[in-house]
Amino acid sequence: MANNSNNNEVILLDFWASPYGMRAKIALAEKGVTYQRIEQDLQNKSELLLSMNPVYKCIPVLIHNNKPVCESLFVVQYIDEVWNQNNTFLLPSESYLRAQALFWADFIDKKVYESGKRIILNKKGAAEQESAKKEFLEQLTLLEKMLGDETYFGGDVFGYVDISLIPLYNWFYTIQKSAKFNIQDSCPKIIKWAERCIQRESVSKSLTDENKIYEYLCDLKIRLGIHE
Ligand code: GS8
Repeated sequence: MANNSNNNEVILLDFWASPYGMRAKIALAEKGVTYQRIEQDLQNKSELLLSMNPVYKCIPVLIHNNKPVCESLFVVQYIDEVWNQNNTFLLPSESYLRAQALFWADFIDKKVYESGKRIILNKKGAAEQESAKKEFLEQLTLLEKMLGDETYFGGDVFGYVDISLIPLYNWFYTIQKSAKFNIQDSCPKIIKWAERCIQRESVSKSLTDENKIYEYLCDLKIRLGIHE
């Protein structure tokens, strides 16, 4: 199972509730990489984190033989390229399909995650939250159309786009509770897709308790002074 054939110290700087960290954990699990996870206190950043990601100072950071790789989507891509011994890849090798997968992962990152954040960290009142909710559902609907009747975003194969989106599913409970709506009513196929993904061990062991995420958000809002 452990296959650090590319030699071999692998460390992940992580934070338990981070959907970005979850992307890295899923990719590492998919590839069967043995690694050390070091939990970070984001209120009091470690020297290690600051030295490994001096630009953004955020997790996740994958440290492979003392060399850092930052930004979750680049981390997943790096893992895919380095641990490739079975010739199974998360990203398609065909150029067009690869460009499409990168495009949709970028859309998920820049648009869907951001709408989710606007819903839960809403500072500007009900109208702002309503508009974030509308955008979020429109974006998920677009993804639902793209998914069609496939098992995963990569067709039969679980891959890069799935890994980009599935950690947000762990936050759906919190997102829905924050804005009092139900994602399944508008996007049942996304929920079905997510339920298929969490059947995979790589996903189920990388996600966390959704109730704890909600509690974390409540504490965070108090800290940020944006609680009701
Ligand atoms: C986002 C990582 C991020 O926001 C990526 O890796 O894809 N674009 C990056 N990390 C957060 C924790 S999750 O909310 C973080 O480390 N924040 C610390 C800070 O901003 O001070």
